[in-house]
Amino acid sequence: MRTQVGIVGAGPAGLLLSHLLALRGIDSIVVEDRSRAYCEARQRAGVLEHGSVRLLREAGLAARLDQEGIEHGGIYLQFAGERHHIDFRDLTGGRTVTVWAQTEVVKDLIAERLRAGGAIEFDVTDTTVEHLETDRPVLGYTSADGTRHEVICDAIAGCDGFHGICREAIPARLRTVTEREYPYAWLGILADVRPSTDELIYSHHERGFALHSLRGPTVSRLYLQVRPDEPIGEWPDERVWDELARRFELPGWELKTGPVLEKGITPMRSFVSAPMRHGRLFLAGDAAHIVPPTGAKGLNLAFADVAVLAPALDALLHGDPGPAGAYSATCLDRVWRCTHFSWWMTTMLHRTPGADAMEARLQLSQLRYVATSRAAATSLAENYTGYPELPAKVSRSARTSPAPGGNFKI
Ligand code: RFL
Ligand code: PHB
Repeated sequence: MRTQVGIVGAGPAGLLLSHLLALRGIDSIVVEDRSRAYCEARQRAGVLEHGSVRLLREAGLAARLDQEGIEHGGIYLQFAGERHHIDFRDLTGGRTVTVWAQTEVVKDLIAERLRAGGAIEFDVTDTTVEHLETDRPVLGYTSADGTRHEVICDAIAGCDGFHGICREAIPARLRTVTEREYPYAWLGILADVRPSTDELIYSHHERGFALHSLRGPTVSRLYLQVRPDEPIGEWPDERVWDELARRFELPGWELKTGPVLEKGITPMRSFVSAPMRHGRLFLAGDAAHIVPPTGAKGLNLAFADVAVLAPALDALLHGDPGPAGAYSATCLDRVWRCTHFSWWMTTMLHRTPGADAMEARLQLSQLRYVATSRAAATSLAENYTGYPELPAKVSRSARTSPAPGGNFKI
């Protein structure tokens, strides 16, 4: 078998890459070791940066997002019994974020790829990537019916998340991993109840951090800081609601409760593996980097990587290796900005087990600075809504004719 780009992983990075390549007239195959239903139901991110929304619009993928996504012009920071609004629109000259669940992003991407005749193989096993240092790398996999396939490619994109196989295919001596684990985790619930707030609430509390997010007019998404080794069985629904109510407590405000639809615990880490390219293998998204979710950056970084990768592969396949050569350094600049912002939000808002009194006093001082100084608030707003601006520009390429279903080259 032969294709131009072999893509490992049908998460947001792999699916969006295959769509952006198709807009440029480039063939790809996506192989995924989970089922379509599993990929579409996996509860994860919820916040899209300004530039991610623009990218999806320009790529013709925003019909449902524009109908059902919820635009937010700010967030609340809560600490010391006070709730402060950080007004992104005012601070950044009109930039916003949009609450639109990753599940919906993935559903739309899969539907669009299949509608356009794109190849996605779900439920594969034994994925391999080989001959990466040649210009004919090979993607191997066994399809659900047990048949073994070897696909000869021009390039391979490792979009297979943190636990995938592609990062490990880069020789260890060529990789630098920079990593930090945090001594806490998030217990997240999805609840069938109208959100109790108009904007997300990030709450600093002596009992630990809490976040109130949402998924729609009648569905809330809430998170509690817990210990990383906390058995989920110790958190029956009533205990979760009680703890959330304490951490968001504010006179005159009430947390609405409802049936819990889903519950899970996520560890938190910062992780960057560099470089993001080895020969004809290009890593994108969680395969190369992980941030703690407090800055809402993981999905946006995955999009930013493939927004750089699609034109770089287009150039490479047409004889210009320049942008592909710059791919890793270009992406890592943004990755490190987001790694810093996510670490900053995380350490400002969470309680470190065993921390001394100094930690809480410093956090409270920093929070008050952000809440009262326009300069400090602007820095948070600029990073949260997305910095730097995504490079993605709608531009026509003279090389290829317009792809079916769209006039644009991204
Ligand atoms: P994914 O989504 O992990 O997709 C990788 C895919 O690769 C498949 N795979 C393989 N396929 C074939 N062969 C193999 N050997 C394979 N090994 C793995 C996997 O099954 C999977 O389908 O990575 P991708 O595409 O890079 O996307 C990254 C995002 O999913 C992630 O960064 C975000 O969800 C992080 N995140 C958030 N990001 C945001 O931008 N905003 C948020 O508000 C936000 N909140 C969150 C989050 C992540 C969370 N968790 C659960 C980690 C909240 C939480 C709680
Ligand atoms: C979410 O809605 O899942 C969400 C929102 C903001 C974050 C992390 C997760 O910082």
